[in-house]
Amino acid sequence: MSRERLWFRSALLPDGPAERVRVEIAAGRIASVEAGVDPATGEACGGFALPGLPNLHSHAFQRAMAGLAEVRGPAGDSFWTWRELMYRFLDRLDPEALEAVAAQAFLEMLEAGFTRVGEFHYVHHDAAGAPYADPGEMAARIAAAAEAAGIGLTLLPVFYAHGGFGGAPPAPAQRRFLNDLDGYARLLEASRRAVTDLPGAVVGVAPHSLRAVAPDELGPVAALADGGPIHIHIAEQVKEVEDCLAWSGRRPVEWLLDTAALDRRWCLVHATHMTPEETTALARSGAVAGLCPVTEANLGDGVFPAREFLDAGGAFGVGSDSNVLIDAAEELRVLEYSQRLTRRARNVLAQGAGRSTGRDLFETAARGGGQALGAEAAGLAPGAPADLVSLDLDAPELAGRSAEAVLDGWVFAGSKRLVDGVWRAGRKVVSGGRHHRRDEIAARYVRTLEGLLR
Ligand code: NGQ
Ligand code: ZN
Repeated sequence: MSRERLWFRSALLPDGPAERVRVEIAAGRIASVEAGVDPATGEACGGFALPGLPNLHSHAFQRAMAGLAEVRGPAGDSFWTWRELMYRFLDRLDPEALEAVAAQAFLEMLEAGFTRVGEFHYVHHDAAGAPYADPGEMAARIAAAAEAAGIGLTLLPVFYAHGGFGGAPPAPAQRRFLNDLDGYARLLEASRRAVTDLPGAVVGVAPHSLRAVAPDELGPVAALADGGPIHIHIAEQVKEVEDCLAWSGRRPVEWLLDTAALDRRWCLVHATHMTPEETTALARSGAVAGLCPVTEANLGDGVFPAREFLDAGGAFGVGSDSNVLIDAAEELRVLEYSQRLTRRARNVLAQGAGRSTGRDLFETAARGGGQALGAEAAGLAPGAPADLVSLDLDAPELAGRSAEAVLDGWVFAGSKRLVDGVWRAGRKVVSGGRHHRRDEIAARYVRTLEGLLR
């Protein structure tokens, strides 16, 4: 078996940062890790190596409207007015366009330090709302995009049936998302077929939200997960909490905790608006909170009670959601900064005195994200998939830093500009910060956008 050897000036190992590290890769996995060794002559050398971060929540198609919803409307811009624009944007998105946009988004994720994406995929039907001949048509486009970019895929086909709490009828603009339970079972089967040739792919289920799924549908959808992850949007907006209270007398997270047997397979996306009791109960359930700090800031959602959630033992990961900006470091930075701004304090999410905030954020999000995406145990350790990122230690932002200070430099003073190399399942897909297929994928994306935005 051929082995590839990589040597890094420093690296984040499971026990912490280490100097002069050799990583051996064989058959897409890490075969061995040695610290405190010198490079052999001719050995490939890199800066600071760390595991790739999972991106636990993406709607890839929304990358195409990034920055296009930032002009003030006639009255009261909000999450809901943004959603109208997003729905209108969907009118022109055909399978070809979805594939082109998703490939670009996935490429940018890799260039930004993410090596696996949870694609929360809900545009299933054609622009008129009619099913495609193959119910897995759009899922196959997502799979093709993941394959072209070389990112790990956890595909989360979405069940969407209603337009509000308690089974309210859907709006015409939601026509492309809709299925009944039988249609959803067929979609799921087709989605599983669509990823069979994609190495390391995982398929989960995604009841969209308590707005789009009626109580008697939630159990059957979750039961189709077959051991895979279960993702749901929840409690992102105050109006959603109010509507849920009016409908059921309970808050969304409270309702879900009472109704579904939440456990480690679940990921509650956003969970922004929770009481202290909900926060503690969610943390104890073992479910992951799927935080999307950049999108939550962009959409004006609110601030997740992260310190309280961590104190109760909660697990979180991060996602790029609307993909208005794709940058792993930025997600972690905005998460910490939202806490600093509201609490008027510093280093809020570090786990104790003397701890690096950047490292604690990164390691917590890596663990939670991997759990939420049903991924194999990650980290720079033998047996783990070789999903690696290297940062450029010659960048001014990291100049003179010890290995201990690199993650804080990346998260607080850097950005995706510091990402130098990226390996996914042992295959190098980014060198010198550039994805190997950037020219081709970006050219197709630009052509597609010219059509979409005409
Ligand atoms: C989505 N996005 O599914 O793309 C949602 C908007 C909704 C976010 N929640 C639609 N950020 O929640 O109804
Ligand atoms: Zn979402």
